[in-house]
Amino acid sequence: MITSTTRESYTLRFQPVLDAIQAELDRLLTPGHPAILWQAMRHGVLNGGKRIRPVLLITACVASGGTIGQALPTACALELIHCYSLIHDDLPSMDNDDMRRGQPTVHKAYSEAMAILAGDALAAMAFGLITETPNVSADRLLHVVRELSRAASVEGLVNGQADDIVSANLPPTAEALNRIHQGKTGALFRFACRAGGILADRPQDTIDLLGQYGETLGLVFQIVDDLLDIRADSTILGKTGGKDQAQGKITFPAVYGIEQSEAILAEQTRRLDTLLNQLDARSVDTDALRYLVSFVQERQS
Ligand code: GRG
Repeated sequence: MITSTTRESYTLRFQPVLDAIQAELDRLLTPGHPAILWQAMRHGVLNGGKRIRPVLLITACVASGGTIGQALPTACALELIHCYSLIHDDLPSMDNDDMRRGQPTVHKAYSEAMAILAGDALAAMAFGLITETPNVSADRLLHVVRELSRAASVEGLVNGQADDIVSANLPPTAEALNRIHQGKTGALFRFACRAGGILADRPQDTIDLLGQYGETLGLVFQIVDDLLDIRADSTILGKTGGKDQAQGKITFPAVYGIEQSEAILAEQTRRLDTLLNQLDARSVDTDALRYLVSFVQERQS
């Protein structure tokens, strides 16, 4: 059974993990020279955010019998990649947004050049960080690096973003919607869960099931995101609401309408339950993974 939750209870439940992520990100971004570059990087990373991807990665690793220490470097690497993608997504040549996480976007607070460079630096930094993981063999770390490289590039994030741009204002189709969401959201969620299993040294079938759970959770996350863009107040969202429609974006409501989008959301939530039952049967402790389903489904920002 999937239980109900809120942002407050998420923070409370994952407080030690959230604190460990924040402390590690803060340490990694200890200011250097030139100061403006480091300030821009810190602004883009330490300015709030739910940290759902690193929390998911650490949760998947611990649920699979690994430790927070084994998961933390890759979890922070994943958040660095996510933050770089948000900084670049907000640029005038992309989504052209002024607000992110309730604050001015990095190019607004600093400059467009510094926002581009901050994103570049964060993305490159991420891969080195994984190599500093304690108590995980080099071959498993190579596996994680290989999977992150794919998920963040042309088999995932960058692909999804490019597809989103070229598909804007074209007739919204289910195929384009799936491709874009799998790239922009699914790939990093899938990676988070697979990496948790790899770092905990789980067999391939469990890693694959964790990946399916992650990808499906990413889909649920994205349907909720598309619905929130229509419904939620910009102040609650922390970014400009209603932009998808204004920019002719391919979203779940644009393809299916609101009612059908909600039906797909319910169907995918049932699929998550089935996947979690299969993970239970492989001795994965799914309690926190189930909790994250409720959080993603019920979030308001
Ligand atoms: C620039 C390569 C490149 C990619 C950009 C992240 C992204 C791809 C676009 C942002 C727009 C969008 C709707 C992306 C889908 C993923 C998503 C909902 C991102 C926001 O993630 P949250 O809600 O953000 O986890 P926080 O602020 O909580 O970290």
